Amino acid sequence: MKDAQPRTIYLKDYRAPDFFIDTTELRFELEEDYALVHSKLRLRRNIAADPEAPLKLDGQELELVAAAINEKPLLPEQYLLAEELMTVTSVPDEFEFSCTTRIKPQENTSLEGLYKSQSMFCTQCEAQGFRKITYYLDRPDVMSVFTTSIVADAKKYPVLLSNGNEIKREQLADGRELAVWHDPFKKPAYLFALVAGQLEFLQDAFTTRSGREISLRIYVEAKDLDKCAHAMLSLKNAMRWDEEVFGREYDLDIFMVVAVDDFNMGAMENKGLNIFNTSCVLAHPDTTTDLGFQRVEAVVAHEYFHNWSGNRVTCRDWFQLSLKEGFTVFRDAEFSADMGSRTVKRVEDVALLRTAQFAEDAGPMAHPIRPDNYMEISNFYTVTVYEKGAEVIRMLHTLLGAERFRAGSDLYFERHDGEAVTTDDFVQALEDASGIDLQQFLRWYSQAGTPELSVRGSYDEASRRYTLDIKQSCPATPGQPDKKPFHIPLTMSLLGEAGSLRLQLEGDKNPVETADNTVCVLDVTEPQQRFTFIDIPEQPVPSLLRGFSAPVKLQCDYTDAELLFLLRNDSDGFSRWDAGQTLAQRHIQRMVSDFQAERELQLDGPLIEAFRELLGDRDLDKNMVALMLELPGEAYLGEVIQPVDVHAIHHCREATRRAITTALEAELLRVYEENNVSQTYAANAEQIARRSLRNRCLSYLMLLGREDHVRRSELQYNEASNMTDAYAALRALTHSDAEAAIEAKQRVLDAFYQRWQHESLVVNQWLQVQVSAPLPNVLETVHELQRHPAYDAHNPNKIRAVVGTFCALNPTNFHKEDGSGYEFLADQVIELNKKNPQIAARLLGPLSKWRKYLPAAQQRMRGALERIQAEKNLSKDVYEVVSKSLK
Ligand code: B3K
Ligand code: ZN
Repeated sequence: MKDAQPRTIYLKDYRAPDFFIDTTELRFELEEDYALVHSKLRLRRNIAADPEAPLKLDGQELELVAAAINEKPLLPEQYLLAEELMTVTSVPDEFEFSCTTRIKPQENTSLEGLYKSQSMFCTQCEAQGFRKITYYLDRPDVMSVFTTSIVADAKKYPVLLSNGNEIKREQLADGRELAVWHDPFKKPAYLFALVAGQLEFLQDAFTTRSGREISLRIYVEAKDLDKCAHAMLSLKNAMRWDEEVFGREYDLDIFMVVAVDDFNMGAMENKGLNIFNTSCVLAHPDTTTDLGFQRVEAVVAHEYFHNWSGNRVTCRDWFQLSLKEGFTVFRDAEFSADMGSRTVKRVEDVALLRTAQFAEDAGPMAHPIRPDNYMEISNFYTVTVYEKGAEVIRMLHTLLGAERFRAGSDLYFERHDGEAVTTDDFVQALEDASGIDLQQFLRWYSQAGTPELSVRGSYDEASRRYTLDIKQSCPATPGQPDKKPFHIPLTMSLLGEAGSLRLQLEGDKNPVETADNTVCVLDVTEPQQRFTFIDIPEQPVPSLLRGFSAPVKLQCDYTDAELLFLLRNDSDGFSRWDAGQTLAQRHIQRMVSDFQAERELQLDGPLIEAFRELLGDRDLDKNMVALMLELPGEAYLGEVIQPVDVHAIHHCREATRRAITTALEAELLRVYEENNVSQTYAANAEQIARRSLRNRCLSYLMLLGREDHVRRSELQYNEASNMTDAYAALRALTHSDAEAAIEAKQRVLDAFYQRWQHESLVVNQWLQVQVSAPLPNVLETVHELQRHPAYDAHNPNKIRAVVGTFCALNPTNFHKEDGSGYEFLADQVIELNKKNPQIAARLLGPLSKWRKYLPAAQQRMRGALERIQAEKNLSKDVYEVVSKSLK
């Protein structure tokens, strides 16, 4: 541990900056072992701030070569250099500050600031990477107009890019070249970007609805040029969609995307120059699965949408991160829903939220979507800020309705264009435009934890009244022992024998949503509340939280028969899926109790019958069938069956899957055969649906461990015309524990590597499939793979594919009783702590939630965390997660 504990930063301490920076001129000289950065800033004192305030500039790991004010070099007594700050003691109200720093991009393994990815230079400045480039007011409420000059060897770095438009290109002496870029929109430093390298590009154009022609370019290495078409199409679709749905048009003349191999996350929305992890931009049917195609579409759209929600209107401070992230995730989810299947997208998003985000809300790092303190902001790019943040926006959309929501977002963009604002400003704009009171709703921004709703329905035949009694509560989270009630929109229907019933609330308190009055949104605002529906002709089954209208845990005392009824009849696709999940979850839960008590395991007849019906359903979207045939995941089951007995959950879930397969083999086989897609590959909803259903069937069939199914899988692998089918077959074989699969497994694994060893992203799939196998002793495979030439201990994608996947997606191996999985993760975190603190801290997730496991596991996990804590020189990133986990 560091001697000094990192400082905690609080939202309540926010102060406006002492200075503004009107213009920023940068000149980069890129050399082979260092880079020089010359910066010239026009500063102006904030008249609202202290008139005597010194100039304090952020800077980290910089070598200061020279500094001047109004061109007069600073004397040693005029400034102070500390580890992360330069203080210039006395400065006028308006002046020019210039400085030169020397930095070492080649040695920058944190992948923050300016660094090298393979042979190219690139940057990542969000959240606080710009201070690793030069001294600056590195905070989002300081917005400046940037002009950037780049000088580099023209042979090695023919492509020189920065934000905005290129205004000058010049050949210099000794084979160097100069490019000058100017971005007319003022922006915070976190949106600054620079790229220099040997790149090719795919070019296209988009005409905005006001008739401006935008040139679009995707820059990649030459070998990847054939993998850019999908990203380009996605980009154009996103640009059109944002005009139509949000009224937002692109503003510069050029929009560029650059793909890099070494990147800490998915992508970054730098103004006019998005930088992407190759994994989120490259797609080709031969090398990319359907899931990969969908991810590219979503991430391209997400980063593009940030141009308004994030760039034109940005965050005042990093506590407001969800202002741009939650809103932009909501926007990209709506876009994906419109491009593909809305219900499928919703189910996938909710499944992620309920596993990862609910777990975060219940763990030691729980925080509101607008956190009120942090040690290291990089630790707060979380499923809570992003995905729960998006759910909060979705609830606002539900409460206002589409039209008023749009009026609100229009007002927000218009009112705050060019400003750095807060989540309160956002909600205020929605309130002003809609006239709807959102004051209580604001608690979603400040209170952490997953609210629990318990609902009891009762029908009185004599008075034809149906009452819902609703209670809400929210468990304590770190620093927040007591919660005030939330404003929860509960979308619901009442289902009768022949369909949805007309709804009329007593006293007509709530708006009824649809034209035929069968769906309504209840405003749940009190700890306890009763809603009474009148004129209800029969005992209904309530369909609650339709579309997952709020990120809450719903408790309702449904009988299994009622769940089956909802599964068959609900008109809301999400609710049908959810009913099936609840049914399966209850079944596995009962089984786990039996297993722990060493009772005989009972296999559930009704569940199997429901699955049989699903396999026979020809009306339902096939992708929905595929999703409904999947049992709740082990991670999700671990959220509802606590303390978590990883091995019992795994055993019982697998036993259920095998029972389903044994009972339904013929149906699975039929659906498998029927859904072979013979057309040329397209990543469209229809084909994706068929492939996902077919491959779901294959994974079930392989559980029988029989030779014919092994042959079927190998045949599918050999004949596959796309990566989706090839990978599904590879996975079915490598995850099989059957004797009959041993040889085929090795054949396909070897063939796969032989064929794809030069495609780094495909190799990641190969690594992933092996380390996620639910088989004995996979940690040994992990060690072997880390020594394999395909592994690169500096590349975040490789680390995620092996270490991340093993620890997060292989529960039985990670939680092996001897604690070897925990010790392995601790070793990895300790090693990465110095090299790449962001990735190190992120990997820690699975260990940090140690308190929910059985006592023996808890003790070992805690031991591993303590070993990390005892390390010297922990980064802020790792220190924060470890210390909060052990608190
Ligand atoms: N805004 C970036 C995330 C930056 C993460 C910095 N640690 C990508 C995105 O959400 O669009
Ligand atoms: Zn984002």
